[in-house]
Amino acid sequence: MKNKVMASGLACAALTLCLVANAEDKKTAPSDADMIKSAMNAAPASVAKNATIVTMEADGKMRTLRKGSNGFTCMPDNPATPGPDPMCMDKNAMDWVHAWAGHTSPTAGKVGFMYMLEGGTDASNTDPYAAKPTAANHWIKTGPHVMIVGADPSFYDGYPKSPDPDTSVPYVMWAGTPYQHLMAPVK
Ligand SMILES: [Cu+2]
Repeated sequence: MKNKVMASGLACAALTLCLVANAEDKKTAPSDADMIKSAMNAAPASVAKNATIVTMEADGKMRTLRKGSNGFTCMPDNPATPGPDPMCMDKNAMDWVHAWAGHTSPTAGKVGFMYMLEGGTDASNTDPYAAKPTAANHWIKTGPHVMIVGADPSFYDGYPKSPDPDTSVPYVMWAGTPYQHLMAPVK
């Protein structure tokens, strides 16, 4: 997987938003049905079945693959990261993701919730925009987990904020940035 990641040259960050895609990735792009299946794996079946499914296009725009009705939005695995990392989020978390992708400030007090039941891999626990690891900063692997985003800083102060966290217990990712959030394992 590492070769593929290096070769792709994608600018993808932790939350599966790929803003650039190259020809090679387009060739191997999964079908809409594959992406819907992948996205639904992020949440319990009872939540996923009524969720809206979207994918991020090469130009950074969202494309809706399926309209839902329960207020949750799911996104498929980001092929640029090692391992599956689909996610399902509520409306507030979706707004938070848009703020992160657009480098704007998340709305204060708008707390959001996300499922990542297939786990995830993030390039850095300190840099919200790291596209790949560096010598001093390896991939952060986390098993099945849920995330709390957009909470007051005092909430995050109650959890570990190590740059190299123990991902088997709840920890803060991107501590001290506007995009700090709680990663809480569920298995
Ligand atoms: Cu996560």
